[in-house]
Amino acid sequence: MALPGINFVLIGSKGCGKSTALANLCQQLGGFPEEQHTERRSLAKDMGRPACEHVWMLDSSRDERERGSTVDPSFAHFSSSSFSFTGIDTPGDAGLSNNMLSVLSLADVAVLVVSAAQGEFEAGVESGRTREIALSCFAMGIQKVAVWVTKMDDLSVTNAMARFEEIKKTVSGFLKTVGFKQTDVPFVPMSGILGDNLASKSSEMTWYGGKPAVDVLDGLGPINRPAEKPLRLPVLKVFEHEDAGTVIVGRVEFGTLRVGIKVSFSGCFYVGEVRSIQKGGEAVQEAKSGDVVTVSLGSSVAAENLRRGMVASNPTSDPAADIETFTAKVSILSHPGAIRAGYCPALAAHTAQVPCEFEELLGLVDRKTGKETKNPEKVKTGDIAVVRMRPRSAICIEAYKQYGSLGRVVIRDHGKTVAIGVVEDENQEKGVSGPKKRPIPQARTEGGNEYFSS
Ligand SMILES: Nc1nc2c(ncn2[C@@H]2O[C@H](COP(=O)(O)OP(=O)(O)OP(=O)(O)O)[C@@H](O)[C@H]2O)c(=O)[nH]1
Ligand SMILES: [Mg+2]
Repeated sequence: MALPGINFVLIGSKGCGKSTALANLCQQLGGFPEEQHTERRSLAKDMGRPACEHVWMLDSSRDERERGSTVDPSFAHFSSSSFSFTGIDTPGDAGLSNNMLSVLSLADVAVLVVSAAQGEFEAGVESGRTREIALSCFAMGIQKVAVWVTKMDDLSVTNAMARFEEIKKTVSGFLKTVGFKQTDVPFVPMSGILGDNLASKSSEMTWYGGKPAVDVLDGLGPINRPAEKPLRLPVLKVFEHEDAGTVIVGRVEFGTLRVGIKVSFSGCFYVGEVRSIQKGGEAVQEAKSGDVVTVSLGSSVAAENLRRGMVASNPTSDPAADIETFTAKVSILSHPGAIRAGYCPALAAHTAQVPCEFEELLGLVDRKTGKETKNPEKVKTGDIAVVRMRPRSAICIEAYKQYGSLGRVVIRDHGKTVAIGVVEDENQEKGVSGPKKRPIPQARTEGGNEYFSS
């Protein structure tokens, strides 16, 4: 019987060791095809970079190899005895305004990676970026987190318990301020490069009484999947594949996707037919809530008619549609001045991002009593407001009560998170608005262990 799945996203500042740790863990658990690893190992050796044999399993494009840094998110699939994991590696320097929030929407849980190396940990925390990403994880609905303290083998650390404890103290405090209510966030001291404390306990850190990384991941499950609902699959990526035709990548948020069924897309008239589904690199007949999938639609719909942010659904059972306006309850986290009606920042929900106007301030909620004052003139940092929002471009969002993850929004302005919120109700367009010309995401042409491997 198939193991239940857990999708985890690795977050952390640039160069902290995310890709190395994930690739080595996946390798130790037999998640990579042996011939692919052999090929990357000899490539790393030929290029005089033998230490890169693991990381290049994930940083697989030439650009990534040359930069020594992740550019495109990639997936690593492996299993423990209890769960089947999809690890999502992210670029440490990606602006959140790029597709980072979309990628976070694929994850059930987050793994915050910090480097124990002297100076690297301090720089990551001081830049505020790590906090910003952790906050976005929380805003996108991620409730459970684990921390990997890597590079314990570094000469400035030499596997010292004191350094680990110091980092643990700082990071625990910081996660609480972000909003994570989880008690006992697990911390694992490790070396991604040497493989210590990944798939099994290392003898290098005998002072560590906890579990290795894989057992800690097991401890974050099982994930409560929503009961059977109509299909919702927000599109993360679209591309044209030589053999498979139009291919979409995304996560089934609700419902069931099956080979042979028809799917419609919010905001356009096109209906596609599911020709094949890949999950964790393997062909499957069906995918359910929580599964990250690569779906071939053959020639049933052209790739140029689809785009990231559209939501695939069943054309006859509660099809997903774009909305005109919606009411959201938003918590204003950080804004330099006052927010008034007419304010138009960027809004991110699932895999979509659009400009969105605060059309009308409907209420100001008292944090202590929960009482609402009607029609405030302005709202500011620290306030909870009820707002009627009007997206300026097509977007499909759902009420939070009905479709949880599709009803969470993150509001950003000038590269900063201004507010997070939940959708209370949405006002749908009367019918769909017909095919629209929109920019098409570029297909990845090199590397790409993740998006399509047939
Ligand atoms: N000593 C030591 N070095 C490590 C370890 N893990 C990674 N490194 C080194 O740290 C550098 C960055 O590692 P990556 O795994 O690419 O880091 P990343 O977090 O994926 O970086 P970005 O993709 O740029 O965000 C590389 O030079 C690695 O060889 C470790 O456990 N110990
Ligand atoms: Mg990386």
